[in-house]
Amino acid sequence: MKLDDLKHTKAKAWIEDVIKMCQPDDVYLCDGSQEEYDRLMQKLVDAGLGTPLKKRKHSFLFRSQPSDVARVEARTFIASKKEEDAGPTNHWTDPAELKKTMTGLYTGCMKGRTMYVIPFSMGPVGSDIAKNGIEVTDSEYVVCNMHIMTRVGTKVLDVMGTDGEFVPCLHSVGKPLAPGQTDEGQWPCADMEHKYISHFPEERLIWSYGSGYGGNALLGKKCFALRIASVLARDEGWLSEHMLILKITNPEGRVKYITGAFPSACGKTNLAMLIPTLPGWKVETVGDDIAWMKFGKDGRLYAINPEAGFFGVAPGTSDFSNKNAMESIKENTIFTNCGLTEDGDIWWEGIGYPAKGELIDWHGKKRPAPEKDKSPKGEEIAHPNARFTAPARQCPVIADNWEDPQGVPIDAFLFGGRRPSTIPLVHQSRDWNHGVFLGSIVGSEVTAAVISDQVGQVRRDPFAMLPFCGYHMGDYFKHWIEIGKKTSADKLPKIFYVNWFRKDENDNFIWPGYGENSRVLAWIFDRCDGKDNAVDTPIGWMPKEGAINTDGLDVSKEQMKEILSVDVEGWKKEIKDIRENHYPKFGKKLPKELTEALDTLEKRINASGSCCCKQ
Ligand code: OXD
Ligand code: MN
Repeated sequence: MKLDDLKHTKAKAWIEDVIKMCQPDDVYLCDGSQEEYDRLMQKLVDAGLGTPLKKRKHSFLFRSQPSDVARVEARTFIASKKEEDAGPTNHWTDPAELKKTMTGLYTGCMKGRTMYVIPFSMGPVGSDIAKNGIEVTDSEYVVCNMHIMTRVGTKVLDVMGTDGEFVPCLHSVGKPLAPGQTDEGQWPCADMEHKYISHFPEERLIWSYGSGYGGNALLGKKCFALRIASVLARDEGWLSEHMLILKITNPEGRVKYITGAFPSACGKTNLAMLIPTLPGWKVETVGDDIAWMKFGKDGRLYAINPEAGFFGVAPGTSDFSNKNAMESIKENTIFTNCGLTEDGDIWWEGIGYPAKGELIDWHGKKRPAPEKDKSPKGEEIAHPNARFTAPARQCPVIADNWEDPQGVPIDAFLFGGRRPSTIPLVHQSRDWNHGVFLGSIVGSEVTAAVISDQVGQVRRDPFAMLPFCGYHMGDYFKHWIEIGKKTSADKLPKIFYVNWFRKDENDNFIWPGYGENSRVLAWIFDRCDGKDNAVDTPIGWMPKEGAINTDGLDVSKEQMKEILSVDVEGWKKEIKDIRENHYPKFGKKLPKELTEALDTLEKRINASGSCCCKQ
């Protein structure tokens, strides 16, 4: 397709301005076809950037630069007009200054390269909940990944018509080529101090420069579907959340839909694709990372997965931890920063089997295969943030209605994080505002493996949105409170807080997790069905004794008591930390409903004395 085929006046004008600034050698309008994907992938292979995998049909391995391996939060900016609109949890920068700096970097940055114009839809094309974007990029790798992660092409332009809304997303790897110069097999990107992942919320505009990796470059994902969409959702009265969406069917064949927000590295993709150990129950996947939810005419919240693929963390993914993910990546998959085996397959730490012979690690170096299925820290074969990009339709348990343009009606929200102590296996909020309170206090305990000077501390990540909320987090809390007023309480999803990560005194996990989490999901399902399976406690509703099915489970009665009781002393510390360290960050913007929920919790905890509320 040619740029002249573009009928959208504003989009055309924007693209022409970008061409003037970035000065590419060529411009190409993407149609989203298989032929286009294959042609661009071949270009990447010919340039020595991608390696076809002999063992996986139509799959390729890429290795990035060591300086370009993950989202760069320190270089991610919310450039709202007023600093206070970005809030205390974002990096704010003045939009005019940022544009000046970035215009300097963008000027001539695509010399020697082709500029690709990618029309894409977040969500099923034409769905009332979906939104359109146009990403302009100088990276073929980005085009191929966008083909998998979003719906790309002509059909999107048809929906946009001549004046439909779209979010302009500008991306450059920041590495112009001199005449005759090529990438010579080196992943193109700019130095760290020249990387900018910038959001202009008032203009609904994204400018990204200098990185080719994941969320920094695939702008439909975190930049659009969370940071910009969270602003749209606030203004338009809906929810854009860092949540998986799953469909659960009970043995009687009744269906419910559950979404869940968990900070990165808490097993969201695993939960979205869980294989239940409870007989007769079925879990299917609608989405593994992002949910957009709007009220339907019946007053219920309906969710779509705005993405079309999975951009999952590879290390740790195995037939044991996530068999359905392993099945999803058998073909048509892009792997980034994984190890390469002699026979032409990928390998990573935690894949569930040792590798044989020699491997090529993510730096491109030949290495003897580690004896075990793991490597010492810093010496990994696969980078700890190595990824697979796979089409969602390849997931064996993708729900048949995952692309329903209406979305799926949500029955429950889950919040969770890694909390070795205090937070029980599951508890339910008393009402909507109490549920918003639970979302606002989400956090994960930092372990020695992560940042040594924060060990044992809880790093708060409200709603698992800390790096992804495009405006002031206090206003975001307020938005959640307002959503609760838009419909009757019985139509709102019920809100639960789960914690799969409680540990005993020997630092061992008490709860087995993975497929066994279906036992907790079953309790939540029944709870949404109005079953009398809960008791009121100082922290909210918790399972009645025996209400969680433990048949065949290797967890003792005492251990179940331990993870299903209210740890009064632990909660007192929790309340103190929220009151002294967490909530003050939001200043005047903290909704009074949340302080009230904290006060109520404190009163109830104090009234329970030192009793452990063990059932
Ligand atoms: C992700 C993340 O990559 O949350 O999905 O970091
Ligand atoms: Mn995520």
